Amino acid sequence: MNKEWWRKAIIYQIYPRSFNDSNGDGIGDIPGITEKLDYLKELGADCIWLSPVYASPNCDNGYDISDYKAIHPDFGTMADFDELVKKAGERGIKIIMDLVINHTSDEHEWFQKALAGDKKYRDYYYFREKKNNWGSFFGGKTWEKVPGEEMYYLHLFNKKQPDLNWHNPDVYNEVCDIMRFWLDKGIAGFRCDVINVIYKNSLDNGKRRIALTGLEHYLSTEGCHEILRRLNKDVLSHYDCFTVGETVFVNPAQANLLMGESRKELNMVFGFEHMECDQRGLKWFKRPYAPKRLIAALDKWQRECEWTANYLENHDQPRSVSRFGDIEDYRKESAKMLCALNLCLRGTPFIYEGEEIGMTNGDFDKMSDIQDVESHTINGILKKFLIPCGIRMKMIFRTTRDNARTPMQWDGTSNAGFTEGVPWLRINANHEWINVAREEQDENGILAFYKAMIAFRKQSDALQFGDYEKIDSKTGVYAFKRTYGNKCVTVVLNMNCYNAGLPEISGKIVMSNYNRSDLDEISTLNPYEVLITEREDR
Ligand code: TEU
Ligand code: CA
Repeated sequence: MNKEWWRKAIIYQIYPRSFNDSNGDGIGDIPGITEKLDYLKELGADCIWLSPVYASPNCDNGYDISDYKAIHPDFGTMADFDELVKKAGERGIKIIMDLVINHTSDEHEWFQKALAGDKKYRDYYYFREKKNNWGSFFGGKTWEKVPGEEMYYLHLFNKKQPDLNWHNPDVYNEVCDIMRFWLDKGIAGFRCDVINVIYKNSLDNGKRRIALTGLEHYLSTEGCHEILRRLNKDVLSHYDCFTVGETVFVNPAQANLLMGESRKELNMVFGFEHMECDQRGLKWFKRPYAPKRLIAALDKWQRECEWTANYLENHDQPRSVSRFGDIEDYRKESAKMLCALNLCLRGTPFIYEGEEIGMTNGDFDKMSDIQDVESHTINGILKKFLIPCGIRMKMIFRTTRDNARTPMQWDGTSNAGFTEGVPWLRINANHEWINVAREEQDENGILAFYKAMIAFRKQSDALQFGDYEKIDSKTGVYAFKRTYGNKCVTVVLNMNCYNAGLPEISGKIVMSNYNRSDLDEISTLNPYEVLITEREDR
């Protein structure tokens, strides 16, 4: 395995709408990110993943692009973007962009020409007289009628996100041109949105499923692999860049086919198995969280995948400390434990904005607080099933993607230092005590732990490139070794909210979230305790 820069990089995901507002309109923007580059440098970020900043009617907050080569005025200008890349580069921080090519916005020029009947552009999409029975990722149907015609078009997500027809070579060439446009601007790669659903083998009806009927006709198809290999050969291989694919419903073997070194497709993928450890079928139907299920999913990918893109949070998932930690009695300890987990596993770590200060889920209390198109769609469907309002709100508030999208909490002032205007989404009231300013004063805080953990990882070949081996331990205690040559780092994480036995380990303690220094003095692990030891074998 080579030691490419993206294997050892710490990647920080920014959801531009929620990060920092520089002009008081209540919406985060690119100059607001540039203002915070020193903060990211001090944290130890090597690369920023920028969620979409392109022109968009924002039906899905930018994941519905109407012009791939233009910056949305909400976020600033192209000059602001070039300034961000330049200023970040001066601090040794790279930028990767979000590549959303399964679908465009219905307001994209291509789709507008298609709607107007232009044959060339109709073939950029799937226009058909006959619908099939496929189900949408957001719930509901996948075919929208064309006004004034017995014609429909396919959309796996919202009707304002028509799917591109990747059988069409013109579509391929358009996307190559877009990728070169941004790579020539000096970006360092792409996060590829739902990349393993872009190539539909056919539009035949699918076998009935509780959700996503039709999946078998477009999931990780050979056509998709072929396109990824060509994009790599024709575009990506000509730049010092990397790609991480968001790949839904894949297991480690399928992941290796999408990003294995010999495959020359993607460099790594985001899997979802660990994100499904607290749900029954669909994410809206929860099952009680048990650490052993999260550990089992992570351990499997560590053992079976060539390389992983490690994450516990992103702009689609509820906050990890609310989900896998304890925000009442052990928010600090559990946030630090989750930090160690994410930064000690083998693979490239991704940190989501606010995770480094232990931000929690939102404190929404009415549906009008929610902005996310997916949550409103699901609310409509649950209403049709006559689910009582109280239960519906409970289901949505704990799982909504808006939990990850509440504005970044920079300080304890009225709008959390995020904006001088009216925030586009409700700021969590707990920003008064959960915020960057307070964390920067707390040498024993979560932010300080992140900085120490990142600094330790950057000087440890074992954590950056070492092999992974799980160690037997009590239920809910995740223990593993990372070995590189004669260097061995042992990681013990009590993911339980109660004390647990310490597994057989040795070495000098290098990281602890309970200020431990001598292994011999420890017999029991405290709730959410982290113990990391280092040893050099002769
Ligand atoms: O998400 C794809 C995707 O699979 C999500 O819809 C996911 O299933 C769900 O939200 C997680 O519970 C990507 C982007 O990350 C998401 O923000 C977009 O809405 C979606 O694609 C469409 O572009
Ligand atoms: Ca703004």
